[in-house]
Amino acid sequence: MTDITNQTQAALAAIAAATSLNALEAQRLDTLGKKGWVSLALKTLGGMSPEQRAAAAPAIQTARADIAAALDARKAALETAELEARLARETIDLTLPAAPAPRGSVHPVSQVMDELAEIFADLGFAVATGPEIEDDWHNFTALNMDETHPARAMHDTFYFPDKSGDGKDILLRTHTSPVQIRSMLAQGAPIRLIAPGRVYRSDSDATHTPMFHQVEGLVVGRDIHLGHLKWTLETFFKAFFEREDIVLRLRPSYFPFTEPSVEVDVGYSTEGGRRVVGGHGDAPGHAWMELGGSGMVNRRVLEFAGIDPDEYQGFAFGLGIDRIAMLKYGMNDLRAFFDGDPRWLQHYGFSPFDQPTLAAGVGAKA
Ligand code: FA5
Repeated sequence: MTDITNQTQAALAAIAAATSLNALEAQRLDTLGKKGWVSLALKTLGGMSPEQRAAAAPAIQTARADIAAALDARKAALETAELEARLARETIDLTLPAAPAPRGSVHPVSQVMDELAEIFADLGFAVATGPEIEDDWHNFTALNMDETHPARAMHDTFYFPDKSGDGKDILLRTHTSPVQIRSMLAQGAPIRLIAPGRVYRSDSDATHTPMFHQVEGLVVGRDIHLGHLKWTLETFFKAFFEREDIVLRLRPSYFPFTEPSVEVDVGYSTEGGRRVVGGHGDAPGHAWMELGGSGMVNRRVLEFAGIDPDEYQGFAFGLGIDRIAMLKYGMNDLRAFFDGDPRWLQHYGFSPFDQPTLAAGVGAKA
């Protein structure tokens, strides 16, 4: 009797002192578990005479009931305490930015487009846009490439199966040059604009992708000549690459929509497997890389666009944005630009807080 009372007191004290659900479970096993002393004591009742059983049973039953009640009460108290602690620990402040810190980054193409717009805005250029789904008149005909012109075949064009309502072929624009036509028709001369955007050609290797980006430049005025073109491109590239030793080579070329036409190459060297822009392409350890085409706007194009070629002249250029992004930021495979691999974006992407400004330098600091 006294034994059971003492044991019960000790068990109740241990239960009250249990500070975790695990410690409490250990107490339950010790007492009410299959091999716990209360269960074993209950078992002994079976072997007793009715009188002995009547004398011993109440104390054991009481011990079992008291211990069971104490276990339940302590369990409830511990669970409540744990819930409260968790609630206190897990408070969230909805005014804070989502955690972990925002991971999004600006794609190098978007970054370079912002940089282009910033530099050309400083030179007084507006930014124009045009549709990516074009008709063959704006993409070819008005750019002096008539139906039989070999240049139409030179561009590997994605055509749509249906024609437009007025019988024109519909295609994905192969260059940004149709924006020249649309802008001249809409606003006439004089004009000074850039038109960055996506273009499409059936083309794919490490330096060609079926979708890529160009920036078109167009300046039309009364006394515009090739010298203005060279100065503009040189000034742009010096600001863009943030160095003074940029050397451009204008190589005679042919585009139906410019006359004369010149291809623009920039001198670079290779340091540690990375192309670094700067220096004369013919200097030892240097080479030239083609960045785009340009020239004086062909008279025929001005006529198509409703501008009198005897009164106005203009220059135009078209640069591969992806190419200049690769040169500036050191990527060597163009296809990775469009894979959407988050590891590539984390490596080459830019902070959205890093806005290109001429004052702070247009180059991103990422
Ligand atoms: C043109 O697209 C002309 N419209 C450029 C132009 C504009 C000339 C105005 C004169 C006046 P071209 O096909 O060479 O030209 O392309 C221009 C630049 O786009 C190339 O120098 C290259 O940098 C880039 N480019 C061309 N094809 C691809 C491609 N598949 N992937 C990535 N970049 C390309």
